[in-house]
Amino acid sequence: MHKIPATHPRYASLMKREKLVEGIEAGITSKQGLIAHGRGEAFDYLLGERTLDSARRATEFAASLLLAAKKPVISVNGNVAALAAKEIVELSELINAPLEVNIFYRTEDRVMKIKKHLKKHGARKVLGDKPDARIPGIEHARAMVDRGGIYSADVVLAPLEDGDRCEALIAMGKKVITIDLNPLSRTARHASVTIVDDVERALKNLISTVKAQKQKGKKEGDYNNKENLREVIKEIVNRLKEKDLI
Ligand code: PTJ
Repeated sequence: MHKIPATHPRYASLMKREKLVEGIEAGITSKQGLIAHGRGEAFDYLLGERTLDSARRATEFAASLLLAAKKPVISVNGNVAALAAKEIVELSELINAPLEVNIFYRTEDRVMKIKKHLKKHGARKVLGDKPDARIPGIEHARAMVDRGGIYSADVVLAPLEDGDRCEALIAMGKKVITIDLNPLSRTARHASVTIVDDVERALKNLISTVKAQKQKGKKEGDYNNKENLREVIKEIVNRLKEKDLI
């Protein structure tokens, strides 16, 4: 890993790049994952690289959905495994949801490497290496799922999801929670709940929110994803105005 001084003003962002490069070297992350991350970085810059109030509202609702779910499942790809393995495993334990490796640029070697990586971080149940069902209406590899996992889940947490699959999961009657820095992406617009934030920050917040809701009881209430995405854009614009940039 390249040594980044902790005093560097862009330390957190540069460390994420290092984690992804390590993910590639370990055969966990796809090369295309670097391009996807670059797009995410650009949006994170607009957010001010911090969690917006609208993301906190989405997180509250996502936590209540996960706690109320009969069969929650967490979908993991090569970017999530490289950036937030510890957090995704902790969340899976907390809500008793299996992890399922589900990747767009699928190779069996990469599936096994991601599975091993998650196990090394303490995961007990990792599905995805023996898919035995298909999501209807999808041609690519992300259609291949586990019948006892994503296929029969009622709530799927799928960070950095693919727009097509998000729509297809919703069409199957599932609730889809996604984490995506791009509030304009097809996934962001089709999901039941979109947390517009960096995956590591979002998962840390989701973990603490689930813990708090477990203690204090769930905070149900109204939530409208399209409305919340509007709030994201407003928060971005307001911040740029405050900085006298527009
Ligand atoms: O491991 P694989 O084969 O499943 O591939 C994973 C990627 C992410 C390469 C694949 O799913 C893909 O091509 O994704 P997309 O369609 O480019 O979508 C990725 C979305 O995630 C984009 O909208 C990015 O803005 C967003 N994103 C990128 N990095 C982050 C992020 N969102 C949250 N946190 C990030 N760190």
